[in-house]
Amino acid sequence: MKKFKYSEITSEKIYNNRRKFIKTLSVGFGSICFSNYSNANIDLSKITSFKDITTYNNYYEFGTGKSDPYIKSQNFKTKPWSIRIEGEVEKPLEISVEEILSLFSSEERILKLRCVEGWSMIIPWNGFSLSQIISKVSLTSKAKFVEFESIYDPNQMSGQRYPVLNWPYKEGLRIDEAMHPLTTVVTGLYNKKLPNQNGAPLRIFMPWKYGFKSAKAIVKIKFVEKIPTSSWMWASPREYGFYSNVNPNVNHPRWSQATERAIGNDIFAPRIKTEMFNGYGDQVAHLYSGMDLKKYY
Ligand SMILES: Nc1nc2c(c(=O)[nH]1)N[C@H]1C(S)=C(S)[C@@H](COP(=O)(O)O)O[C@H]1N2
Ligand SMILES: [Mo]
Repeated sequence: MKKFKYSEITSEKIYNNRRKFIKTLSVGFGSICFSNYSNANIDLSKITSFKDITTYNNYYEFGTGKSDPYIKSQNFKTKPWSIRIEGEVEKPLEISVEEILSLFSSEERILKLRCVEGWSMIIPWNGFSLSQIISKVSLTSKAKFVEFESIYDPNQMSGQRYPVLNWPYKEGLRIDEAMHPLTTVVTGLYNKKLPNQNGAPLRIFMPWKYGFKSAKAIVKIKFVEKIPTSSWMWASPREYGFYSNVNPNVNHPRWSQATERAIGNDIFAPRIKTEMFNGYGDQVAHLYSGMDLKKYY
């Protein structure tokens, strides 16, 4: 199967689709700029369907079933919405989603998601690098990590009425990981507004880490000095570490991570090999040079 570097193609399918989609963009979505973005080698014929991306989800705030987020999130209120940027910054600030969308232009980023459970999707996201936001706030010298916090609203999110996780959902990155251009603030997918079940109005996405690192519906970005404890580390530290880089050589204590199932392929299709850093090693391996990735899982 021929693989394309995304930067090599703007042609055919994608380009035509862009033209089609650009007409369907909703007002207020903000400016979209279709610049090329250098992704890992992705076979564009394998892009997961809109239907699969939006009906097979993990979003425990709406329940633990794969179709719960699609079924139960449709009335979730994403307006008005603002995000607080606080902690080790010179001036904490609260910024609305509208303002974020007008300040930063989204581009199409076709990136692969690998869930720790052993399935994957190739998703045509729209978004921009988190580094663009970070470079607008002055960090103090103590800012070594960043913590993301998702919304806490048990009235709207029935899953939060149960102690499946310690709500609100929290995740974190080291500052250099957060500054990496592949760390994306997601504003949409398939050139449409981000569906609620995928984390509207804004979520984070890092393609080289297991999917659970990419927190949905964030309300807070906090810069901190000490390594934060994510919700999953809290729930099961032996199974979920802080780094959670996709790594076929480090198994989950209860299952192998060597292979994965591409969602959408027929269920009899053979599982595919999981790649180190989910295939993004060329771009991110340097962040971990000298680190024992079995120890820092
Ligand atoms: N707030 C929040 N973010 C979350 C989750 C969640 O339960 N709550 N699930 C994570 C997991 S396990 C995965 S695999 C991805 C799934 O993203 P998707 O549904 O957009 O494919 O979201 C991640 N972000
Ligand atoms: Mo996941």
